[in-house]
Amino acid sequence: MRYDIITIFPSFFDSFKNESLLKKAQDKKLIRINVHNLRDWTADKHKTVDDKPYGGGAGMLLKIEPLVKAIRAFCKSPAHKASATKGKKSRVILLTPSGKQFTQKKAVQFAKKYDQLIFICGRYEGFDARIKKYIDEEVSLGPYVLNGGEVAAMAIVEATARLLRGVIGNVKSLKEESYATEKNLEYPQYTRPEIFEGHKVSSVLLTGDHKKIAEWRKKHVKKSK
Ligand code: 6GU
Repeated sequence: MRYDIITIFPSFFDSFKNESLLKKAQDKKLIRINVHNLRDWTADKHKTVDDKPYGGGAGMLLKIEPLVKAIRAFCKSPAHKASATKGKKSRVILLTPSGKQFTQKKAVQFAKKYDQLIFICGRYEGFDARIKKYIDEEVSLGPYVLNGGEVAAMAIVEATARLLRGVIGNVKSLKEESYATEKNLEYPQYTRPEIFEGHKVSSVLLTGDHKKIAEWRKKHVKKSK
């Protein structure tokens, strides 16, 4: 999977890209995360990315030209071109609080269907609405307002990358986990010490009796909402 992120705050992504699992996945060439500064696609000396809304009103909007130039610069099969490449393809995603809420189901869909995800990180004041003609879908992280789409982009990269083959070392844990999430089958787990500030781990879990442990876990499943 190749990720392309268009943002006016590229340095937000520095540690996100360069730590832990995502770093390893890039080293293994399972994923690529390219972060692009929207200002690189401006034409004026001040590298202007925003402007006042026609008709007046508070706040500034992201201008259309740099956004479209950026999309066209690295989208392998742009939505606004007649012919997309065969097989897996690119998806251009606008991150905005008014988009459709991102879910685990959506993460699975993105991971399976596409080999390039392009994220446009909106700013909270907004963007020129004509951008909608150049994207495939609008996605929101949840029912609250953030200053921009950057945190949403990170969440979607992380949620999708870990579903790709080879990214998570322990495939079994991924299978168990997604099954558990889908079927609402998450049970509480504990590690050492056996007693912490008077709170004890259930003795069943210490028996080594796998049948009993499975029964205990089934009984203690916490239904997610
Ligand atoms: Cl994608 N952007 C902003 N600005 N706020 C959000 C969001 C996105 N998702 C939830 N809130």
